[in-house]
Amino acid sequence: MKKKVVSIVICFILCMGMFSLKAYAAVNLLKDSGFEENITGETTPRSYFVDASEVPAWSTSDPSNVIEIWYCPPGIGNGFTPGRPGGIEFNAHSGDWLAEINAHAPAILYQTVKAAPGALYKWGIWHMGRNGTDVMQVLLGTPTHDGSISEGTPLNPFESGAQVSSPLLSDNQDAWGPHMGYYTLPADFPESTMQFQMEAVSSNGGQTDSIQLSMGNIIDDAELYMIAEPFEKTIHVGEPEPTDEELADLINLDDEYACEIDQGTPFDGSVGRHDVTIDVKDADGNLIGTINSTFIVQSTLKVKYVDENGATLKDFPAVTYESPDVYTVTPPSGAISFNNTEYVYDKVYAGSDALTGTMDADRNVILVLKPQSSTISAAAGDAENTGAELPAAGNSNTLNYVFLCLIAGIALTSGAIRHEAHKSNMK
Ligand SMILES: [Ca+2]
Ligand SMILES: [Ca+2]
Repeated sequence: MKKKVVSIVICFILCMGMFSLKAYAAVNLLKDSGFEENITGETTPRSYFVDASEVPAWSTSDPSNVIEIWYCPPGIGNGFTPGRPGGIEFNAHSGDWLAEINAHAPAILYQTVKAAPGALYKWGIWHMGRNGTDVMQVLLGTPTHDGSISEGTPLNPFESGAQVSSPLLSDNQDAWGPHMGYYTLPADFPESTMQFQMEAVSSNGGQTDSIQLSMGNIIDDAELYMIAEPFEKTIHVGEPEPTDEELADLINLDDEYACEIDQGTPFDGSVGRHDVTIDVKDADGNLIGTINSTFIVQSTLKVKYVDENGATLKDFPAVTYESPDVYTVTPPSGAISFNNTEYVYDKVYAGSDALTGTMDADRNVILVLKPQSSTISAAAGDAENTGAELPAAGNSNTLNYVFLCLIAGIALTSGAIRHEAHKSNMK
C-alpha cells in the first residue's frame, strides 16, 4: 500500500513537471484583420473609398493611396448590394466591414510585421467573388514592393528575394471561401520586417483588365501567425535528449501542433554543436514545416590539488568546453605554499582523470601534493603567489594557457587566444 502511495506521489510530481511546460497560443500578427477598426465613423450600408490613413492598420500601393471598404453587417437586409450585375447582397464575414483588394486600380493591400528568420508562419484569409469567380493571391516576404503592377499577371512583387506566394485562391460570390497555408521564412532572410500582401489576380471569371481588377476580390479576416521559431540551446553533456514536449517549449510551438527531431538529423548528445531539424506537424500528423535549431553540448574540466590524505588544498575554477578538444593539465614543477607548508607534486590521485585526454566528457583531474623537504622548501619560494616557478613544458599554446590560468587561479574569461571560441559564454 505504501508503495502505491509513493508511486502516485511520484506520478503526480512527474505530471506536474509535464504540465508546467509553457502553454503557447499564437496571436494574429495582423492588426485590424477584419477592417472593423477603421475610423470612418460610417454606418450606412455601402462601399467607401477612403484614404489609407482611415484604415490605420493597412497600407496600399494604390497610386492614390485609397482603400475600399464596405459597411455591410451580417443578416439579410443589413448588407450592401453593389450597383453592378447580379444584385447580390453582401455581408461581412466578421463584424460589419469587409474590404476589396483594389479600390480604383490594381494594387497590393498589405501590412508590415516584424520578421523572425527561420520561423514557421501560418497565414489565412476569407475570400469571395463579386461579379463572378474572382482569383487572388497572398504573398509573404520582403517589404520591397516596387509599386509596379502588371494587369492580370499573377505577380511576385518580391523581386529581390526568395519569397513565396500562395496558390491561386478562387471563389465565386455564393459564399465566403476560407483559405490557409504555412510558410517558413528563410533563415537568412535579410530584413527585420516582412510583409503580408494580398493581390487581385483576376475578376469575374478570369478578366484581367484594370477596370475589372478594380472590382471584386472581396476579403475579410486576414491572419498571420508565427507558430514556431528556431532556438539555440546550451546543455551539459550527459543530459537526456529533450522530449518532444520540451522541444515544443523550445520552439514556442502553438498548442495545436506537435513536433519531433527529424530522423535525418539525430541528436546524439556528444560534446559540440549540433544542428537539428525539427519537424512540425498539424493535429492530423501532416508535416507542415521544419525548424532548424541548434544544441550546444558542453563539458567541464575541473582541477584540484589535494594532500596525501585527500584533503583539498586548492580548487581551481572550472573550464567549460564546447567541443571535444584535447586537454592537458601540467603539474607544478616547483614548490607551492599552503598553510605555511611547502608542497610539491607527487602523483595523480586515485580515481582522477588522466593529466591529458579529450573533453568528450566531464573531466576531474586531481593532483596529490606532498610536503616538501625543509632544505628544498627554503629555496623554492612561493610559486603560487609569485608565478616564478611556472613550468615551460606543455603540448601546445592552448594547454600552457590553461595551465597558467590554473596556477594563477583565475577564470578563463578573456584573451585573444584561439581557445576562447570553445568556451562557454560564462554569463
Ligand atoms: Ca470584418
Ligand atoms: Ca474596387
